[in-house]
Amino acid sequence: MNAQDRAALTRASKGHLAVFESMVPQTTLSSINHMLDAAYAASSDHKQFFGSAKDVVHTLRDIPAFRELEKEAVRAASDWLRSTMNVSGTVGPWFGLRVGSSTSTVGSHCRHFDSHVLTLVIVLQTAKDEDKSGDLIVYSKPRGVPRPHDNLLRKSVQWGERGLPFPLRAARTQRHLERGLCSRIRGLPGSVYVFNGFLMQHCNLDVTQGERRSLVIHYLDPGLSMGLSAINRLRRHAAAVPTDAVHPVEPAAGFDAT
Ligand SMILES: O=C(O)CCC(=O)C(=O)O
Ligand SMILES: [Fe+2]
Repeated sequence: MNAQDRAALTRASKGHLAVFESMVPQTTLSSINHMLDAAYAASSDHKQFFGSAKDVVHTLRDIPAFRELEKEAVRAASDWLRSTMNVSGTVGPWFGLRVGSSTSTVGSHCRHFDSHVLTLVIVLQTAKDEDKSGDLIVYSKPRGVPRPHDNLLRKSVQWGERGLPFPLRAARTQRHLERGLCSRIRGLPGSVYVFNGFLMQHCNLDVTQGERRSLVIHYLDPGLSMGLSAINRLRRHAAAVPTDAVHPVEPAAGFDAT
């Protein structure tokens, strides 16, 4: 990995966004999406689709450049975690497939901080409408490391906000965009977006036509959410939104999880 990419990952570990374009070759993307189309159509609960996340991760890890990016991103984030919070955290990873489509607005405009200090978003497919294509919205000013109590409070408030009517959530994003508090990141299929979602607030736009697909991989949980993320994950399942199928899996290639 060159010095510029390494510097981008160090910046990302401190709460900024790093973008790595065209990491997944077109042919690989097509075969992933082909497999996912069939898995999605297999049943109405799309169980097979969400269960395919692991296969997608394995396919991505067959790409040498992706494997290296993942390994270096974990290294940079672990360095940040050790030096800033003085903990090593639980490595993970946890991952899942996300779908943004016009059939549901529940997952859009849901501002949040992740429980983990490293997030990789790999866009697999973009929606048809360029304006409303489920793109990532990222907030420019990262927060400082919160005290555990404040972190829990903030998480609960943000979970409450998810329950607000869609027009209110969408209007808030629009206001924040106009004030320059956040920006919209055009999601390109095959690109990888790396950030410290524990420091950098983010959400996704809604989708008006077609379907956006992404694979999300989280690493390094510093343990500040005290089980709240697990409860929220269950809540999401209870609400029949199977978009948060997050499984602990094997570590990144060449990275020791213990
Ligand atoms: O799919 C995306 O673009 C981001 C999803 C996300 O923020 C998350 O799963 O925590
Ligand atoms: Fe997130």
